[in-house]
This record gives sequence, C-alpha cells and structure tokens, in this order.
Amino acid sequence: MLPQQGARRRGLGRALTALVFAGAVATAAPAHATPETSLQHIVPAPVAVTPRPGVSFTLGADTKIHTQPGSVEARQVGEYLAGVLRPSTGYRLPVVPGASGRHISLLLVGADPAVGAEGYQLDVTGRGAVIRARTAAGLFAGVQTFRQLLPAEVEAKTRQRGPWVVPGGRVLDYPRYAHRGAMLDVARHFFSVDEVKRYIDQIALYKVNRLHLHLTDDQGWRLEIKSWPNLTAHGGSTEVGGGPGGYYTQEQYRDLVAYAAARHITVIPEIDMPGHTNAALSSYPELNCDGVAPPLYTGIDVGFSSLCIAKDITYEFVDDVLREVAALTPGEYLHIGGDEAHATTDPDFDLFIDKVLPLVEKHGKTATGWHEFVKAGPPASAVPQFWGTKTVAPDMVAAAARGSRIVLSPATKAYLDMKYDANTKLGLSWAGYTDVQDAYDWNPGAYIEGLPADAVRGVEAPLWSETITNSAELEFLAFPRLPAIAELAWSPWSTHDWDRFKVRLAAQADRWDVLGVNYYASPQVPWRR
Ligand code: TNX
Repeated sequence: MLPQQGARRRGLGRALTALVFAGAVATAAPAHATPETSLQHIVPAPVAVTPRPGVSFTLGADTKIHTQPGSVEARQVGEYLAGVLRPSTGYRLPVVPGASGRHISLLLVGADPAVGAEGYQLDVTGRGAVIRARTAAGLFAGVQTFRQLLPAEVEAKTRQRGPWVVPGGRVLDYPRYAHRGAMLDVARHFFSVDEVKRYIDQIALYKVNRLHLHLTDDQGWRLEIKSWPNLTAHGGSTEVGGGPGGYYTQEQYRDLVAYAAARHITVIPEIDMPGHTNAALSSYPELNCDGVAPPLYTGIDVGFSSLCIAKDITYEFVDDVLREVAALTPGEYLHIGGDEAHATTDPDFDLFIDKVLPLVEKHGKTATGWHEFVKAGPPASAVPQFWGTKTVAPDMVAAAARGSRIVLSPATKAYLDMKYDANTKLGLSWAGYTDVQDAYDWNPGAYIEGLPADAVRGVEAPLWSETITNSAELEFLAFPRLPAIAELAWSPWSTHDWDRFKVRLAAQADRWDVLGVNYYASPQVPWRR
C-alpha cells in the first residue's frame, strides 16, 4: 500500500495534502527536516546538544531494541518505542535484553550523573542510538527526543518509505521543574476515554509528566463514585450547551490512569469544591442548605454554587468521594479545587478547607488546590496552583515563606483556553488574548514579584472546555501553545529565545501533520509550508 493510500484511509485529511506535498518536493530539494537539522529542532530544548558531523545511524529491518537486562520498566519503555516505530517503518524491532550499545539501547547504567532522576543522555553513533538514564522516566524522556530526531513520517500509523536516518550526536538533558503539567477540563464538556488518551499521547511527546483532570464542575460530574451513584447518573447527564455529557466508570478511569502511567504521566484528579458544585447539588438535595436540589446547569457562568458548609452530611460526602478517588489514584496528589467560591463567605471557606485538608491526609494523599485556598492557611506540604492575572501576588509570596512550593498557571500566559487573537473562533478572552509568543515569553522562575525561584515547583497549562467539544477543537487551542508551556517547564532558562523557539516550533508541525493534530497556524510562527 502506498503511504498516501494509508493516510487517506485513516482520514488524516489535511495531513494527507501535507504529506503528498512534502513527498513531491523532497525529491527535488529537502524542504523539510534533514537529519542534520533535526538535532537543532528538539522541543523542549535540551540542556546540551553536541552534533557528530558526518555521522548518522539508519534504522533497518534488522534493528533491535535492547533494554537494560533485568529491568521490567526499561523493557516497557522499549515496547512503547517499538509501538511508535513499527507501524511506519514496518520493521519487527524486537525488544530484547541487551547492553551491547548497538542498535537502539535503553540502559539504566552509565549515564552522566547530571541527568538526575528524570533526565537522560542520548548518543547516536554509526553503531546505533544509546539512551542512558537512572530511571525509566529518564529513558522515556530520551525516547521522546529520539522520536523527534527521526523524520516526521515515523509518526504515521501506516507504512512509510523511510529512510530512517538519525543524525549523529550527543544530547545531555534533564528538566528544570519536577511538575510539568497539563490540565484538561472534562466537566464543562465531556471528553471520552479515547479523546483523553489522544491528548495524553500528545503531551507525552513534550515531556509533560502530570495530567490534571478537572473531573467535576457546575455542569457535570464525570467520575463514578459508588457510594453516591446519582453524582454521575444525574450529575453527569449533561454539559455546557445541553449535550449528553458522560462520565468515566471507575474501571475506565483506572484504564486512563494506567495509560498515562505507561507514558510516565501521573494523573492528578480534581474534585472542585466548595464552589463549582452545582452538578453534585443537583444530584443530592441533602447537600443543599435548604434541602432543595437546583436544576442541572448548562451555561458558562462561574461562582454561583456552594456546598452547604454548616451541614455534617457535606463532610460525609467529601470523605466518601475523597476515599474513592484516593483509592483510584496511585499519584501523591488530590486536587480539591477551591477556586471562585463566590457563593461561600470567607469564614465559611476557611472552615471548609480546614475540615477537608485532614480528609485528604486521612486518605493518604497530599492536597493541591487553586491558589485561593492559601487564604485558609494550608500546611506547607499543600501545593497552591497560581492562576492569577497579575505578577503581584503577596499571598503566594507569604505561602512560599511558610514553605509552600507553587505551581504556576498564570491565566494571561498558560491558559490554553484564551483566544489567540480577536479572530479566534474558540476560547474565551477574560484574561486577554494569548498568542504563541505571549505563552512562551515569561520566566516561571522570576514571574511573581518577590517569589524566590526555588519556591516554584513547576508550570501547568490548563485547558478549560466551555467552548470546545472534541479533539480537533481541543488541539486547536492546545497547539502550538502547549509545547511552549512544556518547554518553559522542562528547558533551562539559558535556552530561552523566541526567535529560535519559533523555528523549532515550525519544525514540529511536520509531525503534527502526520499525527493529524489540528494546530493553529499562528502568523507569529514561520511554518515551513
Ligand atoms: C476560571 S481559573 C476558572 C474556570 C473557568 C476558566 C475559564 C479557575 C481556577 N477557574 O472555572 O473555566 O476561568 O477560563
């Protein structure tokens, strides 16, 4: 089967045109990534890249993937890599224990100690490609870099012609921040398990290691809670605009968590409270102070709902929910929301947070929440997620002084649901327009006035879903800004340079075309076609 036929059958649409066009010009002049340039186009920018001029490694039918003998985790990363490479190359690529340093080798020994817990070292010579790391997470990060060194067509789900040339060189790389997050709001509009998996695959390519799932809001409750079944039966039955909504059974949710874990991504589930709770209040009248359940809500206002702070049953409810969510969550963190609680008085809000934080702890987890929850003076272990629009944030500086380390999601920079400009059809604009350069040009380590650089735990890009209903719309807002935020979270500040970044970003589009990612072709980026 010709590659073009494969692409057409898979309905890659726009990507097909791009592939044919690339194929046509490639024979005359290399209009897309040559092996030599792919080393310069890695996103996020690595710590150090040293080319070996004139040297390259070509994948062949006899190439094997060698993984660290005795390591199940390294083997799993090897299988993941084989899963990416087999469909497009058509090669068998057996994954076998081995440490010869030939072929493609994923080894847990011999890495430069600078790689730390999540970094890697990648060496491409004429004999093969060797990724060395101290952990499987490091190997996985190295695999993402290795993918980007191969021609974009390697991402295709059908057999392509090759050749599969990787430029010779060394990459030494490790992350700036431990928390490199993406958030997806599955409450305003529901996203299916397959749609979320698709996004997980996309964020993994950019070394994102946290997926924060916003599971509940006024418009919908999206996770089955066995002790309170009406939360999903009723509360999950619609969404913004009145569509059918939906929810994940616990089994589906476990599957999502495992899918993310196989990509070295930890899911952070969010149960938003005490505000943003209309779907729960509508499902159980007893959670309302007046005992009357409000109707389901399908609009996009915020700040009108609150759990009843004075009732004991509220805490029985929260305890049950957190118990079940904790049991489904291998990760350390539970996100308790806490944002825009405009229908809760300040003293009630403090009382509520003071009662809920110990419940999180009781179920063996650490709390994280939107930055408003620092008003209630949570312990230093609790992680505030800053979403403000100003760079002056005394509450955050004070929390840092008490020992908190903060995740930055400034709405004017990192909110993927803000419109790019006045013409953007999707998205909101309450925090302003955010074109690609706006999303990229800020330094997380020096963003909030007076906040010490080491008080920043990481960076996260939230994608709220009031205006998006499917993967194509999601991708239009996430790409190319998600890779920009991912680079801020991974790359050392010394690599930060918009003029270089926009060229690397443009090169990524070859890959998005093959993967069928519906990105926004911002005029700020020098796309290559
Ligand atoms: C604010 S920021 C919200 C969300 C909305 C979002 C839309 C924050 C923690 N809450 O409820 O979906 O704006 O941009």
